[in-house]
Amino acid sequence: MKNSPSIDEQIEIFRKMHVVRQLEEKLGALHKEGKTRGPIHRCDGQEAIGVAATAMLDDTDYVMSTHRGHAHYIGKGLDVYPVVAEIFGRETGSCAGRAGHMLVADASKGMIGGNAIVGASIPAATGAALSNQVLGRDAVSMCIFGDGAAQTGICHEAMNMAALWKLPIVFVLEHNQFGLTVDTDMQSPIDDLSIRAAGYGMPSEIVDGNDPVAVYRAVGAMVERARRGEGPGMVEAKTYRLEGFSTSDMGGYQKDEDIAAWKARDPLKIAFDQLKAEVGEDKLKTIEAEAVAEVEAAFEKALSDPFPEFELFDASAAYSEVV
Ligand SMILES: Cc1ncc(C[n+]2csc(CCOP(=O)(O)OP(=O)(O)O)c2C)c(N)n1
Repeated sequence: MKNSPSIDEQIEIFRKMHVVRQLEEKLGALHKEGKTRGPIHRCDGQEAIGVAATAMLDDTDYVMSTHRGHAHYIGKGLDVYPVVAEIFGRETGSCAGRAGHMLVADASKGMIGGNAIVGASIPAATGAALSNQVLGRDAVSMCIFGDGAAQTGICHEAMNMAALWKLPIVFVLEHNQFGLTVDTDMQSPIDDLSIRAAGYGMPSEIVDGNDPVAVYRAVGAMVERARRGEGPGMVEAKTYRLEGFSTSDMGGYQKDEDIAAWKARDPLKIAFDQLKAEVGEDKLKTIEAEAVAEVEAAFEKALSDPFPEFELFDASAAYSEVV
C-alpha cells in the first residue's frame, strides 16, 4: 500500500518504541525512589505516534514537540543517552544540561525542541514552515501537539495562516483524551478535533494512534503533499495516556476499565503482531532486549556524568544551525 513503511522501517519503529517505553518506565521507577527532579511527563501508550509520525522525516525537516516529547525526540533520531543526560541536567545532555526534559532540542537532527507552554509549538512550527518556504528549502515542518493545545486560540491562527499560505507543515494531533486532569469531553463539544481542519480548507485524517503502520501511512501522505508544495495537512491520532499527567499527578480520575481497554491495545503489542510473521518472534524479542539494554546503559552513563559549568553555555551557538 502507498506510504506504507518498509519492513526495515517498521523494525526501526518497533525498536525505538521499546527505547521510549523503557525510558519512561525507568524514569517512573527513579521518581518513586526520589531520584528525579521536577515533574516528568511520561508518554507510555503513546509511543507509536511520536515514533511513527517522525519516521519518514529527514534531519533537515523540523519537528516541534510538547512537554510530553520523549517519543518525538527518539523518533526524530536523538540517541537516548544525550536525552537521559539532558533530563538529569548533565553537561553531556543534548542541550548541555540546561533544558531539562520538556525542552530537549538538537538542531542537527531537526528537533527544534519540546515546549512547556501549551499550544506555543504550533505557531513556532508554522513559522519554521514559512522560513522553509521563503528560503526555498525542500523541507517540511511538523508540529506534534495535544488535544489540550488544540483548544488554544493560537492553534487556529497558526492553522489558518498555514493553509492560507500553503505552508509545508503537517499538524499531528496526539489525542490522548486528557488535558492535564480534564477529560476531553469537558474541553470540547466535538470528539474528532480534526474536523476543524476543513474550516481552513486543509485535509485531515483520523487514525488509530496505537497502530504505528496506520500513523506512518496517514502522516506520510500529508508529508508528501506538503513537500510537493500542496500545503498543510492534519492527522488526528487517537490514543490514551496510560500514566498520570506527570510524575507529580496523584491520579484517581482515569477509569480502571479505560486503562485496561487501552492496555489491551498496547502499541508495542500491536507493533509486535504486525511484524512477527515477517521477522519472527525471536528476532523481535532480541531487538526488544537490546533496546532495554541500551536504555539501561544510557542511564548508568548519564547519571555519573558531571553537571554543567554555567559560564560555558552559549545559547546563540546552540541554535545557530537553525537560523
Ligand atoms: C499556556 C499554558 N497554559 C497552561 C499550562 C499548564 N498545562 C501544562 S500541560 C497542560 C495540558 C495540556 O494538554 P494536552 O495539550 O492535551 O497535552 P497532554 O498533557 O495531554 O499530553 C496544561 C493546561 C501551560 N503549561 N501553558
